[in-house]
Amino acid sequence: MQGRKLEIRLAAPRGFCAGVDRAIQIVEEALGKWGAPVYVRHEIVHNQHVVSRLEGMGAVFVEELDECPPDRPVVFSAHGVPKAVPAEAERREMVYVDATCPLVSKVHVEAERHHKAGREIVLIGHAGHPEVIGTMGQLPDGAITLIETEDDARAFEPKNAANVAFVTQTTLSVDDTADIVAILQDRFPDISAPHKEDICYATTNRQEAVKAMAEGCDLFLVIGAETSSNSKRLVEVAKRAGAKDSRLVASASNVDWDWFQGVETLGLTAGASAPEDLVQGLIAACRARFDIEVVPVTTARETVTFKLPRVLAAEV
Ligand code: 0CH
Ligand code: SF4
Repeated sequence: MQGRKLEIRLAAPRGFCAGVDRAIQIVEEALGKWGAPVYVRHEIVHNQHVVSRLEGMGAVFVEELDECPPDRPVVFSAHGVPKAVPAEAERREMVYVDATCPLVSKVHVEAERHHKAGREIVLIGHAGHPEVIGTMGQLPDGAITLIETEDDARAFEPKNAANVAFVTQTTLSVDDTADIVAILQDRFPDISAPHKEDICYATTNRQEAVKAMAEGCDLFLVIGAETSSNSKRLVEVAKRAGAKDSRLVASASNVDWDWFQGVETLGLTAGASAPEDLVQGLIAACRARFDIEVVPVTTARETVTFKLPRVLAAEV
């Protein structure tokens, strides 16, 4: 359509990461293997469009294991679960498939390793988020202290300052986390750190792409859910990196077109749990209103893939 010009800078990488791809595939394969209904504990990933599509195929989403009948399979979401959850599934003799992203499981293993070595553990993350609940639930109560802010890092008083370790949520702001880690390292020079960042490759890459393109954007839209930690971080990153305005939208139908007044350059990306068809839907909605030019901004190429759990291949 001819009309007002709009440049759309389109971030790459954006959208689904390898852990999300795997988690969704696990639910699909479980439905193929065992038929409907397959229960899923918590949204498999934080996206209503993904959840609705899987519901249409026969998945039933619940928050707790006791909402599942013992004779149907249950899948645990990509965010991870406390150890008590698989233990309870085993006690009830349920068939379960763990869709926890392998990069979240890696953090669980790290925390356990520190605990075995007698270290006091700090988890940098957001209170109440399912990944934080899952990671803290790998160890007995009190073994892990949650730190959310720089002030928390300044206030943290370990029993033994020479024997502290930290781990992080995988979907945090890279820059905010670096500031918190700097405070911890300054206070506890011997603190054990992850071998390589706990913030995952997908979170890092999506934030890097946004940083590379935000300057000069009049508006930056991030497609994702209010419950999606990694998506919300992208909105913050865009604003800090120079976008005049940045917003989270679930899909094109949630856009308020008044936001576009005076907008000549739009930044566009999607959180790790947001399907690509929502991005394309937003571009199509822009095309219907403006004379658009889509300019890809590619800062990394991703080749990570994860294998499915063996239980989906074996005869059960
Ligand atoms: O970003 P969060 O952790 O809220 O989760 P999501 O939006 O479902 O994205 C997938 C990441 C899952 C675990 O790292
Ligand atoms: Fe895994 Fe990172 Fe994706 Fe989370 S955002 S599912 S940790 S790859």
